[in-house]
Amino acid sequence: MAPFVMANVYNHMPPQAVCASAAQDGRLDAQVAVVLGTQWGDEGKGKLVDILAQQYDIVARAQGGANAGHTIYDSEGNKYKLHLVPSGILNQNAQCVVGNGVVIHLPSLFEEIATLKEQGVSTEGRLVVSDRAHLLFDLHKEIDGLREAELAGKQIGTTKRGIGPAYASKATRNGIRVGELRDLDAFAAKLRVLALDGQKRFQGFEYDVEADIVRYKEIAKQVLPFVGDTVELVNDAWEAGKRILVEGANATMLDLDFGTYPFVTSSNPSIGGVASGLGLAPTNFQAIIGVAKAYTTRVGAGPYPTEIFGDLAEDIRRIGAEYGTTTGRPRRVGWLDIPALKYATRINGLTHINLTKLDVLSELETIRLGVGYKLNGKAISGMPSEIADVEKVEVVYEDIPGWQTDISKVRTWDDLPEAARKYIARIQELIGVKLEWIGVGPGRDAIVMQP
Ligand code: 2SA
Ligand code: GDP
Ligand code: MG
Repeated sequence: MAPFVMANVYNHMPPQAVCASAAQDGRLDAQVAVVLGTQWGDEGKGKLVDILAQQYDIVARAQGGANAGHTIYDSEGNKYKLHLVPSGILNQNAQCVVGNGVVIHLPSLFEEIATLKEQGVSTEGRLVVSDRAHLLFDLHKEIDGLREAELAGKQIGTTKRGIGPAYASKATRNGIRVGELRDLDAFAAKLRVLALDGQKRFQGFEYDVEADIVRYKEIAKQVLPFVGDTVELVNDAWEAGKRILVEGANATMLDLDFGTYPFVTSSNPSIGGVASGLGLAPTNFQAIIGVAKAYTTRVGAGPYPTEIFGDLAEDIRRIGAEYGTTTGRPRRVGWLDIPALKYATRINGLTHINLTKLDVLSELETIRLGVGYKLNGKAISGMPSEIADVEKVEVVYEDIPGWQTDISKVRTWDDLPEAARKYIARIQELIGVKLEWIGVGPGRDAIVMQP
């Protein structure tokens, strides 16, 4: 038997056959591309999806729910906030799919559709919701709040959008799927059972099930015209040669399996969640693009090794406008965490990286890069599985000189200050994946491609 050799996966660039490189005009040579968050969310996935959506026929969501929040600016600078509707909606030619792995609060979806309409964006005939996706009811939001209250002092800091309880119903197998709205009597009976379950378990559970049953009669009429078998849809589209872009929500460090459990969300925002949440085979994924902020942010509780406190944190939060898109909560901020990014690179098999918000660091004299972890005085590789250990790790930093000049108007690689290019090069050297796109501002055009 051949000896087992531990390959250092970080010291090679991904094979070109797999890594469909982006051309300098930004065109991605991949029929299926997946965009994933590599940190704790809010890396700027929505902006990249909006940009790439111009080249794709279908833009699909595969996991999460209305906990996700993507802020996007169009070419005229108009601002849009998306939660359940895929960020491809601003491209008039793209069909948007909400896949089976998403948990859907239909009243929120309709509110979002109405807001988009007010902003001149029509979803008519362009949005398809999976009949296999699970419904998220007000009762799940209620339970989310009650569970957080029970954890007094040790709260997860959820978005209170009912995400955990909705996935819990799915796993318990008493959840209700969108397609079940086709038979309203059976639907009503199941919702009563679900409500009773909540009532038995939680003191102070307030949910008017009969009122919701009446409400969902109307909702069913509204939604069923755009409900369908999205597994068929995406696979037929793939076979017909159509281009499919998958929009990840949340991020690897919030992944139910790989994140800092229990301070995580309740889905798999990493690559596995794309396959199970859409029904498109992973052998078809040709580009897996990780989005990473040039620093890090985290909303909610949980260990955060490179966290920055005090005035510097305030400054970065202010300059980067680091407040939750869904809840408005101030985001915690930290330095770029290379061990976490390596971990996300490995788990997801990233082929490209989009480094975002580099402009936010422009005023700093020195930028710190967390390049390694030590646990109990010893260097470790990988990410500890226990949060007690993640809390304890000592971060090894490298200090990199800042560029101290505004880069928000820079559009070409050569115009980036040398110090900024050095920062990018160092990250790339440590991660082993090309930082293809560099974000230098929130606008659609505020992006630099690395040659
Ligand atoms: P949940 O609601 O059960 O998914 O919360 C569990 C943890 O996951 C975090 N989480 C997020 N972190 C960053 N961004 C998210 N989306 C919004 C945004 C957040 C907001 O785009 O800004 O507006 O506050 C998101 N969604 C979930 C959450 O903070 C918990 O740590
Ligand atoms: P997502 O959840 O990953 O889609 O990210 P969010 O939309 O929640 O948060 C990212 C925020 O950063 C949004 O307000 C974007 O408009 C903004 N943004 C994205 N890329 C850049 C960038 O390169 N520079 C700056 N300054 N802002 C950016
Ligand atoms: Mg967000």
